Amino acid sequence: MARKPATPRVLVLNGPNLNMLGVRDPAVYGTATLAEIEALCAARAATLGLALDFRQTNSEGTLIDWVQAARGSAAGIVINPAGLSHSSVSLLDALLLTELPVIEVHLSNIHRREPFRHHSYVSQVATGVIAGLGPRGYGLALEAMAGLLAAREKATEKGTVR
Ligand code: CA2
Repeated sequence: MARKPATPRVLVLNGPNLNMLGVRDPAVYGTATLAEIEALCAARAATLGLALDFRQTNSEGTLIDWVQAARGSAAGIVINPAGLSHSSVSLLDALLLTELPVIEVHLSNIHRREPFRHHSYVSQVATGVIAGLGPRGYGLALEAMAGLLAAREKATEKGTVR
């Protein structure tokens, strides 16, 4: 008899200063607060059959601790690393170590902004990158993650992935 797959748990991580969304700089980041983005993610995750764990921290070390702990407890990671995208080799290393699928999200189009935002270390480990679509990008990232996880599950059933 075919077994019912467990509900995959997806970690949505947000880096430094994203707790300030909706409070300042609406011209760049829009008016949605992080709590509103979390609610959007919760609704999208429910329709996609994903369990959501949504977090934000201003600390690089805490973010790395969460990424390390995801190994074995989460099926995939959606991450807006914020400013750490452009500076943190350590975050990239932690993401590489988890061996989990990663999708990177940015609210703004980092390629249309200052040159120092054009490069993201995290993109090196990400299966996909969504930038410039505002909070909608988080929903699209969850949709993409659900597709990746379903494809993995199918491949595992067929014995092509262990
Ligand atoms: O566009 C994005 O999502 C970013 O990851 C946001 C980061 C920025 O450093 C990246 O280059 C692109 C900034 C997060 C700080 O968020 C703020 C929120 C409100 C007011 C000021 C900053």
